[in-house]
Amino acid sequence: MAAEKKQWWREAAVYQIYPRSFQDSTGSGEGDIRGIISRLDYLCRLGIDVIWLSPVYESPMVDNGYDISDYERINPLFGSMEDFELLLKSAHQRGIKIVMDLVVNHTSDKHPWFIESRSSRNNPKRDWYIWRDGYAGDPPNKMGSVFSGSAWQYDEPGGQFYLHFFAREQPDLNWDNPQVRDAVYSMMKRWFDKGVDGFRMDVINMISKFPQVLASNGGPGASMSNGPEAHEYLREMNREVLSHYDIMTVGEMPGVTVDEAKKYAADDGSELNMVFQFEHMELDNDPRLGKWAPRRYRLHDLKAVLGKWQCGLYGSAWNSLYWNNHDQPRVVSRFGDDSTEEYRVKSAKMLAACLYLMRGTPFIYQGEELGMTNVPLEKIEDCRDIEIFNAYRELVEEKKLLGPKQFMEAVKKRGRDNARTPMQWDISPNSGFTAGKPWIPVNPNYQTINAASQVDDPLSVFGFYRELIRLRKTNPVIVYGDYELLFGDDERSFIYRRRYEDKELLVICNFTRESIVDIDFSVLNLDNGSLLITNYDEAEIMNDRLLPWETRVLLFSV
Ligand code: TEU
Repeated sequence: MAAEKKQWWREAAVYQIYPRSFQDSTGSGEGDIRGIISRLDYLCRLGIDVIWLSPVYESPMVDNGYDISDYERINPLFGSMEDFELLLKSAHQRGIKIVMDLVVNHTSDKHPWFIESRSSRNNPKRDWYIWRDGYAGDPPNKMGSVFSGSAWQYDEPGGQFYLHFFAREQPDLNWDNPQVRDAVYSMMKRWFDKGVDGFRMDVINMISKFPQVLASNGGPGASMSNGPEAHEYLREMNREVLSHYDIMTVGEMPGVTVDEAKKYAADDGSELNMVFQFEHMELDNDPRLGKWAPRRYRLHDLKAVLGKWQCGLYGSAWNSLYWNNHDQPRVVSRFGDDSTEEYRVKSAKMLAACLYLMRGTPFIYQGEELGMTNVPLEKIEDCRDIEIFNAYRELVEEKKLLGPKQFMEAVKKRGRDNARTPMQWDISPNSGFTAGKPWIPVNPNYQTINAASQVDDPLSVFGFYRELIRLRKTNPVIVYGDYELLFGDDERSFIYRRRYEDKELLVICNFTRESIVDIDFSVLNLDNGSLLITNYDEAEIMNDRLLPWETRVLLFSV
């Protein structure tokens, strides 16, 4: 039995804000920091403890702030440093912590470090980035970027190629250079000294590059994650910076395995507090074309992946729990049912109960608590995301692997812009997000799906999220219990049990729009449990069946 330490960040519920799309206070069409301040009471109402703020630093916004040109200034689009300090103070006054986004695998190509580095081969900052010679005008190898095309970009006047795992405007820093690490650590300390409560670390398991991969032909499958010094650098960061503050850290880690995560997020506190893993976000990928040719996922695989992480980290490391963020389509459209209003509400609640009653720290993405859906992105002109534009160029225009219609079908299902449309506050023009013209159009369904119609309604999706967060705070079994899957072979239901001290929690979910009548629930002794929460009327639910998209959560004393 793991008697892990009680930590505030294990008990907290986190809410992610994507600043550009949350609340505009000036009429510019872009969300901003003062807008966030004006909505803090809404977040208090929801009951969250921590805000993870996607990047608000100075940036040319090629990748919406994940391309940073100054780590210590606020993007004027979002406000000023005074505004940020006011946000920090106003959040703290309400007992809400602020976690910033740390994007240090790469900078913007407009960052002064890169401008110096690229200026000549013998500039003192040349080695702050990763430069290689090409071969007869071709890149050093065939390594591809996550955002399509080569991971190498030729650059004058040095006449070499630089490495970029993401867009060409996002050159990768050379973490093997101790000066780079020092500069990052000092910058982090200055944010902590200002009072921020932690960092979400962007692709932090990609900072250490495999020398043999950079030197090889780098074809498909070339490994970008979990390089040889990744743990060493995070331990160093922990010693130099993190261990000196009472903060929380979460590492975003594409390609992380359970075994790696046991080190990255070890209970001994030597690296980070927890990681974001991607496995459950890839179950609907095509083996070859990935997210650009999505296919139906199998519930069996979802259960297997989530269960693997629940059991794999038990007793040695800590999980994060998420369905959504600014890179993922809306979960109700992906694993739930947005075809009718009734099923949208039911399945959004079911999905929330299913995941956020597991072991780990929940991360709720803005609008998820309203059951916001995917967006009808019909044409490429409806999109704003560089990942979509680059993939279109490569897969449709250059390689002709997909037709334009086929590609847009994939974008509708999986494109990141699904998550990036403005927050739906009320039924006023542009959903109350802006008095101007929004940088990306509001989802037309805001007349039906909006915060104003939900905040006072306990039966709304918002009311359900609020209640789930409250239940986590009042039932230690939700935070600290173990995990056991029940009826594992059933392809329609997701049922699991948690145990802690003298309590047992039973979470029952129907992942279909049909009633399930042929499971023998008698072994569960449902009559002995007390009902904590459900998405139906208490009078409607029955012990011999599950209703469409039903969830029901019971607490037992043992
Ligand atoms: O995302 C990392 C990442 O791997 C994503 O690009 C994801 O794999 C992709 O969207 C799925 O197709 C982080 C940020 O969350 C993302 O917004 C940034 O674009 C990216 O890093 C580069 O900083």
